[in-house]
Amino acid sequence: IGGGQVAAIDLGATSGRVMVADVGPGRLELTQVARFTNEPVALWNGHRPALHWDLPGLFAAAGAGLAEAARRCDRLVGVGVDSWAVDYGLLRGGRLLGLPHHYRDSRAIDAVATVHSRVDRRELFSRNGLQHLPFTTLFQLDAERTDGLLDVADAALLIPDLINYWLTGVAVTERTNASTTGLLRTDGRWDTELMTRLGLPTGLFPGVVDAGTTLGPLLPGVATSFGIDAAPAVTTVGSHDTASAIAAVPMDPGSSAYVSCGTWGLVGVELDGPRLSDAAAAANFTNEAGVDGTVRFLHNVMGLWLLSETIRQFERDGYRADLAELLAQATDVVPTFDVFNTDDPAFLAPGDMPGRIRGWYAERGLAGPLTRPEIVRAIVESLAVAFAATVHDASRLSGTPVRRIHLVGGGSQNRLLCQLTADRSGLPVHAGPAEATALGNVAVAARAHGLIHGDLSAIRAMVANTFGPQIYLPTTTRRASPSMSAGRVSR
Ligand code: LRH
Repeated sequence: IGGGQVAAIDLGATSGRVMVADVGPGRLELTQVARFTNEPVALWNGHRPALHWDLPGLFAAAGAGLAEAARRCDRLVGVGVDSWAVDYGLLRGGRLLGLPHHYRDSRAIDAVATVHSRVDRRELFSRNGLQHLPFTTLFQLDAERTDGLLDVADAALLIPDLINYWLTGVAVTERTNASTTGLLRTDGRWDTELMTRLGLPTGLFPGVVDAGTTLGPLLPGVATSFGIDAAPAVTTVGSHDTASAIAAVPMDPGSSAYVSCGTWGLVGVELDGPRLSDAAAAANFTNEAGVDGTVRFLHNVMGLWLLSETIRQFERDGYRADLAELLAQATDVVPTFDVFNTDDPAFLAPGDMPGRIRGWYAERGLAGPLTRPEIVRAIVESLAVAFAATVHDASRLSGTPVRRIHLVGGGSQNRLLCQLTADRSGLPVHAGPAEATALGNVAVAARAHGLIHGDLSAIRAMVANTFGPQIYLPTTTRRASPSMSAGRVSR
């Protein structure tokens, strides 16, 4: 009674899934109904193979998943979409102008210098509050400008907004993801002055709406093409996956830090307002918009990308890599090598990751990991050191007395990573839920449909009641030393 179901379309950089939540007073049960791989495609562009997302493929797989969700539910009232941030599709007259680029594509490399020659890094930070990442939307758009694409495009839609548009015909920009474009001021409005100074059209992105805005039902033709009879309404959620994940971290924001660990490790604290100090700029911290007007004050740590890209290379080398086995072997390694700087931009692009890691040590005349288990250990240990140092930075820069780290996302299932993060930070690590992003997505949609009520603390209490954490206590005092955090070069 009073219950119903909502679906989440959650697109990650390596896989997408459709989840269903059965929600009623005090009840939230999450079931996965579809999972599909997200395989970027390299397409020759006249100069080089450029890396794109297969958005039509993802849309079709998400639609099939939604149809499966509709079949399994007796009262599917809503659906929300989230994905990785910053990327977008360009459109003209509603039609997509080519496949969206992958943020790991190299096309925006020159754009960074061009943009900074017009508006320097410090001024950008004071306007948009963002850390410097070389693939932030505004750099990508500068590359489109140079290539002449902006002479043709009349709109840009971020990935979840593009899916919402294809589902409903309604074009909006959801706020949490809008905040990752670099073009939104910290007061939440589009920075048209910045767009003009950068030579970008001012009306490219549609108006900003908050998470929890119902856009309308699936277009009848779309519902029919997927085989859905009773079309659910599409509602904006924290469409930036990290915003959805943070909304579902079962934490007390006044005394906790979080690590949302998937492809990236997003490490920080939740605040009421942005921190725009010189110290925050120097530490390359970001102020991204969270659900319900919160601020995600965090830094991007390279994350499990280092591990997944390493395993891809092991497989290319003909070795049948089993992650669980490799992690077990890595746990037994007694490291004879120091950690490496996971923030090094050299690790951003796809390709031979073990080679680049060995190269990082070799360039510095350091003894590095040699065997496969040693490389895995070096990655996990280096990530743990980066997580710990970033938690301490977040605490110092924001004045939050951090007493506990909540580690959510796929990385929460990596026991070695959780334990080393506890060891290196000297703080207890509460691991889970692994599906924080989907939970944050469905919670905001369920609230918009009146299935649950309350603020973020009510949502978090519900998550805490449903998903008990795995707790890792620090076993050693190997805290991240100041020299290690100072050594992170990209700051
Ligand atoms: C994580 C994430 C992160 C962004 C990056 C592009 O999936 O959304 O928050 O910085 O991808």
